[in-house]
Amino acid sequence: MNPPLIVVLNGPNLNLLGTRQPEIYGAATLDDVEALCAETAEQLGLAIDFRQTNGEGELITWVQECRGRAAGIIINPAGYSHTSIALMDALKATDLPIVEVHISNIHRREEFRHLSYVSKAATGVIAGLGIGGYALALQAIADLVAEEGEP
Ligand code: CA2
Repeated sequence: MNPPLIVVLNGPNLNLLGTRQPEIYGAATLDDVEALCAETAEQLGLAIDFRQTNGEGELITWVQECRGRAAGIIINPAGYSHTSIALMDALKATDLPIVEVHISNIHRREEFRHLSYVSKAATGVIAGLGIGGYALALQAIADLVAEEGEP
């Protein structure tokens, strides 16, 4: 049987990871995050499709395409977390387990980062644990997918 597919989506400006603001986001690049996800997924018996886009519409299209294709979604919506009701609606429409990841602790930062519309669609949220949050999200989603498969 094919391993369950987890789609790992990254929003705007995350392609700049490792180039600026290391005091907030650390020194790792998005390629490092992808390598961590690939290694963790293999250990957990999951397949991943890892993507980044700067476009809100593209992110929403990718979420819609998860329906009937993916077993779960991990998403770092970046700045769209705090603005996009359309992204929240698309995530809710998937009926899939969703783990939202933030590298930084958005609740310790500016007030405008405290609200995430995506959190209202997410099964769970991980924030403030650096890029290790992606590995934790994969572990969590492996459990959620296994639970869904139970009779
Ligand atoms: O902590 C996170 O993962 C965030 O989702 C990152 C977003 C931010 O808007 C959210 O409030 C929290 C920013 C992603 C852009 O990251 C950069 C990294 C290095 C240089 C420039 C941007």
